[in-house]
Amino acid sequence: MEVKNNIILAMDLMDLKEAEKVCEDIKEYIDTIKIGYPLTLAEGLSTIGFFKDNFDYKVICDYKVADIPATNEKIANLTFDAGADAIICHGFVGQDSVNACKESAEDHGKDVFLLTEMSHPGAVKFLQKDADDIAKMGVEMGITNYVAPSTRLDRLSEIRDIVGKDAFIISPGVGTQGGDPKKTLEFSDGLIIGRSIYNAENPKEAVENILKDIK
Ligand code: OMP
Repeated sequence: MEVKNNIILAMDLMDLKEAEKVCEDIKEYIDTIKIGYPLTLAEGLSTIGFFKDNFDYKVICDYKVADIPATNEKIANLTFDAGADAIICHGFVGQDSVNACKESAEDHGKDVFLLTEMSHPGAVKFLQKDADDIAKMGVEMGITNYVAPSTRLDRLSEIRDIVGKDAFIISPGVGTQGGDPKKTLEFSDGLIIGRSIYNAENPKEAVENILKDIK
């Protein structure tokens, strides 16, 4: 997946009109959006089509799919049938569950992102211990897209080493969670950025400042 300017907008506003306003403001810089439960639960699965039709965005659905294989398959099929270009799934549930998302993505000609370690402080207690093995499982399964944190560059670097230079890594945690955009791009291919753009008084200026920093 190619991402313009290495920035993916994490759109977690819960009002589609407000989301549209932010997207209008920054559309010259962004071609990929990530939506998750906040916007989908507030406004429906049709938001995927809304962003595709109105902005021609690539849409990554961050549903952090983490269930048994049969349920993962249903979630992924619904997501891709609604027009998503990619889905994010959790790795800790194991190979069979991840494979259900991978197969659904392949059937639809779309992508799956495997979430390894998460960016928030609480991830250290449980998920971090298994993150390297989750990444290794992804490599064994032939998965080429990963989510790994910008908030812990040592861990991001380790995960890059495991998945290899040709894998595509996108990283949340830049800005509000404390991650540095330029340093993150030493190991990652794309920055997932939400609040520091959509909550900014001037979202366009916020994106331009990030671009100045990473160029
Ligand atoms: P901001 O912190 O507002 O920039 O948003 C970060 C976005 O990335 C949110 O949509 C989170 O749900 C998501 N995210 C994380 O923050 N940490 C992770 O480890 C994984 C994700 C994700 O899968 O996108």
